[in-house]
Amino acid sequence: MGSHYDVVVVGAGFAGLYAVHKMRDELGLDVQAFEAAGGVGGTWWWNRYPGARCDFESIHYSYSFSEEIQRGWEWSERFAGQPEILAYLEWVADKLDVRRAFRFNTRVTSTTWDDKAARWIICTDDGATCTARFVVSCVGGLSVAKEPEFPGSETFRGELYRTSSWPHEPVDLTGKRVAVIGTGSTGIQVIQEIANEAAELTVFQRTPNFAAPLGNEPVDLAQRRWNAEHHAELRAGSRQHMIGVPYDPPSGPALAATPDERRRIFDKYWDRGGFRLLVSTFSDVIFNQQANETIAEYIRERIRERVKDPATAALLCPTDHPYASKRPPFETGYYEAYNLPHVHLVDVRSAPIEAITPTGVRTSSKSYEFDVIILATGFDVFTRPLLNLGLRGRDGLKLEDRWANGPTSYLGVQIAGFPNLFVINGPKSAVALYNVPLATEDNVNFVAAALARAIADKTATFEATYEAEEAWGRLCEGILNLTVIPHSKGSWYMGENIPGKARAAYFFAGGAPLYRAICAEIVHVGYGGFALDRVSAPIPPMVRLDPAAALLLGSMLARGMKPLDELNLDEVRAVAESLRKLQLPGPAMRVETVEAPRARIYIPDRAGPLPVIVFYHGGGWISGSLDLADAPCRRLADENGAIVVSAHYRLAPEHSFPAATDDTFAALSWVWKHVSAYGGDPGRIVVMGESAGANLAAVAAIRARDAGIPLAGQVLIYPPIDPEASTASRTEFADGPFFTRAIGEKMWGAYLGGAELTELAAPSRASSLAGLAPALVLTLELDMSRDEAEDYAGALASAGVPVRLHRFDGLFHGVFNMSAFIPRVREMYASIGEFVATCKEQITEAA
Ligand code: N01
Repeated sequence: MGSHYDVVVVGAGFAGLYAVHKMRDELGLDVQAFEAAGGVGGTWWWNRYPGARCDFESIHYSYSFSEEIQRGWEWSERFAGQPEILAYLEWVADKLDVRRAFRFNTRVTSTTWDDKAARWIICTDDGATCTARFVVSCVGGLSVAKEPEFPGSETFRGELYRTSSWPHEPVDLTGKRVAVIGTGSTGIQVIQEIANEAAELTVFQRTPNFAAPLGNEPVDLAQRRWNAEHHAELRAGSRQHMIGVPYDPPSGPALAATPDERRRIFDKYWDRGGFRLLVSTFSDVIFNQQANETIAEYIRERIRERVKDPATAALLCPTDHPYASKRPPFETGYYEAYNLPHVHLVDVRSAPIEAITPTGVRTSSKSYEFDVIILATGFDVFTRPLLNLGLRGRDGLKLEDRWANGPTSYLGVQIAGFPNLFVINGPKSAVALYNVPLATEDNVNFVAAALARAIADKTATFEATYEAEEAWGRLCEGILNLTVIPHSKGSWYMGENIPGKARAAYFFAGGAPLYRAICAEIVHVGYGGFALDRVSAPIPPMVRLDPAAALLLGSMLARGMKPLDELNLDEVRAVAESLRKLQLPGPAMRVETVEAPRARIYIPDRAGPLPVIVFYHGGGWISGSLDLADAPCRRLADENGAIVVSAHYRLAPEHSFPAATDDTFAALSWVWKHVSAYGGDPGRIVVMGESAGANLAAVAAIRARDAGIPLAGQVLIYPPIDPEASTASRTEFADGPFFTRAIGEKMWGAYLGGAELTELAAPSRASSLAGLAPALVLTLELDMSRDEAEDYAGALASAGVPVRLHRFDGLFHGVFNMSAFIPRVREMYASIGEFVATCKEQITEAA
């Protein structure tokens, strides 16, 4: 059976080199690596076509794990070309002395799991076989060229090149009639590079692309020095950025800006080059089609300015897909190439290519003659490189069969049914929108830690569970569906560039900070979603997030949000007020203010007497304000046709218990007596609160019963009920998402101020809950106060109180104030609306 290794690594690109170093030199494992190419470099070994270069600046598009490597290499250009990147990877390979771990010119042909021995059997095209406890695939996502749909390549009598396997010897195009098929990132780089060299250049374009300037230039000495001095902060900034580069955050929504402001911002980042146009301009262009159209039209305008012939310019302007719904390409002089008299653009959307002929290219309308044809037709992305490893997992499961309906994976790192196989930057990883070397380092580090754990624990098998894979797939798809990406046609992003390939979410679009946070959480909870020796750990909360909630959390992380429990009182108050920016604006209406008790009264323009909602804002008794409650109260008033009284109460720690409960009950008593003067019906009062405000509402309901104030209902929106409750959700969501047990405890502590715990703070401690107003209790799946709130709902029901309990999956504590970003908050309002409409009848029935 050949030799046995701890780890077999496949591929010698960015991922493979680092993986070998990590597994061999840091973990001390016995590693054998294979590479089909004749040397190291991966993508940069194969893609030697003219003009090939990276489009993240080289100081970012390079390894960060070693200070010595970072300082030891100086880039000559902002965006290095392929020869320099290849030279860098060769230099790194020598520095790490990893070449000796590789067998080059050797392709893995089959990879079969042996369940009995708990190891992989790996066969290579040189006829050899070996076994390994773990396989780490570093084969890359864009490493297998797409087979063109048209026949005849082998009949062509001239020179035919594929960009992805370009010859090592120079190709001389001078004086030749050259065709380029394809106008993706590759085609654009080739076209602009060879336009001045070829005698005639004909570009066959099926779909025009939104190319923006790259902004390349030589790096001078001063810049090099600056880069060297600022490595650490640049890398720290990158790791916190959505796409892994320290670019400016966006200015806010494009739709909120004036046309002049938009133009100014677009110009600024157009000039600065690269991905900044996408990520540093406006926050909504990737999410909102209308916002996207503003940037799309901007790029079209710039194309029309640069291309002299209006008909050619029109052909070059994309109109059938949103900007960035396909991977954005970048250019240097691409559009000007079309102003050269010997460069021709052929639209093969209207007249498709039918064949390559012995003399050139035949479309449905015409034949063309060439000396050279260059195919830049793309890749069979993510899945094909793995399928080509001939993978068979448990019980002979073929990867082809497993992926018949599209790829599945957990984090892009493991595939259920394929134990001990780890994938770097696999399908559904974050790599497609994340600076590749950093994405790679993250994945390799994650895998190395998993291997170290498996080895330390003597774990024979380490694998993703099917359930975790499903949850991850749902999250990937849900996030992608919130973007404009599914509106592209024919993009490799969705697997649509290959005829017959499953349309699916091929990558995680939640951004690097969220991906990193999820990976960290998975490790923290003991590899949640993975099974070690078939014993699975529960899927962690962040993987179960509602996609919109996940995206919001990701953008908070990208903005450097600290855990709430690490904030001081002023900072907590500032965060609470900042939530207003996450709320949908409330409708305009008449608002009255009263001073004793302090309250705002929202009065919709309806004929009364109207039902009444007395609302208490959240904020953990230590933060929050009438301003925070303003938009929700307007919406509640409008949607329910109700008078809403938003009641102020004194905050802890300045005013600890019982100040808040006394204030809120005083407000309720006042409303009962005076609300008819505002058009409200005192017989239809619903007391309502969010978070700590819901705790106050629950207590107010008890005090109202005891004081003889009739209530029509109580709405408790994820209420904290008892600081001493010992529930599963308190443990499971102790670290969030967003709201943590530590901040909850701090808030309770500040509120109680050392006071004894009674029913006036913990309503579940009331001697009787009988006779309370009908209740609607809204809880959130991923909230530490979920179980105590649900237990309270149960206790109310047991006491004969009509109760509705509505749990919202995938949401975390605080979302009621995040309505602008989490569409499902709408469902909370709908639930409240139904309850408010019926609670009068319920109370009548109960009576
Ligand atoms: O491939 P693509 P790529 N008839 O799939 C056309 C990375 N990359 O190699 O759009 C006619 O984007 C196809 O047309 P259409 C980067 O992630 C990075 O250019 O399907 N045309 C399209 O124009 C990038 O996204 C850099 O209508 C046909 C082109 O071929 C990824 O690699 C540089 C056709 C394929 O475009 C892939 O880019 C280069 C047919 N039958 C690549 N079939 C950097 O700068 C296909 N096409 C870092």
